[in-house]
Amino acid sequence: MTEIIKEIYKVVLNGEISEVPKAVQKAIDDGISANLILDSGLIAAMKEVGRLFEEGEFFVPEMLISAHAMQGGLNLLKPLLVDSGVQPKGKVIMGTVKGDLHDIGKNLVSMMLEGAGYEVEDLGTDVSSEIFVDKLKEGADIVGLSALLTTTMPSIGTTIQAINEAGLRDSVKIIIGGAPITQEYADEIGADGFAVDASRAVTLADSLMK
Ligand code: B1M
Repeated sequence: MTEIIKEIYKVVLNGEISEVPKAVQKAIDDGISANLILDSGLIAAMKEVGRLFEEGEFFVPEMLISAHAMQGGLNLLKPLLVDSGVQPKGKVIMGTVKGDLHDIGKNLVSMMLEGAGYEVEDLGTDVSSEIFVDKLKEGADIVGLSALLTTTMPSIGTTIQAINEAGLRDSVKIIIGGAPITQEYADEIGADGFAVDASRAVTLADSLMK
C-alpha cells in the first residue's frame, strides 16, 4: 500500500477532518485511481471505525467525526468515480419518518452506505409515507427508514403499509433503525432487516443485495 493511501486511512480513522481532503487530493494528483483511494483508503478506514465501535473502543462522537472526515474525501472522489464508470452497489432512498426530526444517526447511516459504495438519496427528516412512495416509484433497491422516538415508530409501519399498497413491496428491500427499534419490531411490521448502528446497516444492505 502506498504511503498516501496509508495517510488517508490514518486521517479518516483519527477523524482529522481538514486533513482528509488534502490527502485525497494528493492521491488524485499522484495519479492513484479513485477506486483504490475509495476501497483501500476511505472505506477501509470506515470499516475499521465500525469494528472499533462494535468492540466498544470507539463511541458515537468518534464515529461521527470519522464519517464527516470521510465525507470530505468522498466529495472529491465522487466526480471521478462517475467519470471512471464505477457502478454503485445499489440505490438507497433514506429518510427519517414522519413526525421525527432526529437526523444525526440517519446521516451517519447514509454516509456509511455511501462510503461503502451505495448511491444514497437522503430525503431528510419528517418524511411522509407519500413522499417515500413517490421516490420509490422512480426506482431504488433499498429504502432506509429511521425513527428515534417511540411516538414515531408507528410511522415506519405506516410507510411500509403505503409501500405495500402502492404495489412496490416486491421491488425494494426495507431496512429500519433508530434507538427504539428492535429486531422483534422489524419482524412484526414486515421490514427486511433492522440494524442497530451504521456499520451494521452496511452489512445488512450488503447481505440484502446478494
Ligand atoms: Co431527542 N429524544 N427529542 N432530540 N434526542 C431522544 C431520542 C430521547 C431518547 C431523549 C431522552 O428523553 N432520553 C427522547 C425520546 C424518548 C422516547 O421516544 N421514548 C427524545 C425526545 C423526547 C425528543 C423531543 C420530543 C423533546 C421535546 O421536544 N420535548 C423532541 C422531538 C422532536 C421531533 O423529532 N419531533 C426531540 C428533539 C431533539 C433535538 C432536535 C434537540 C435533537 C435532534 C437533533 C438532530 O438530530 N439533528 C435531539 C437529540 C440529539 C436526542 C438524543 C439526545 C440523541 C440522538 C442522537 O443523535 N444520537 C436522544 C437521546 C439518545 O438517543 N440517547 C434523543 C446519536 C446517533 C448517532 O444515534 O440516532 O440512535 P442514533 O442512530 C444510531 C442508531 O440508532 C442507528 O445507527 C445510528 C448510528 O449508529 N440508526 C439506524 C439510526 N437510524 C437508522 C436507520 C437504519 C439503520 C440504523 O436503517 C435505515
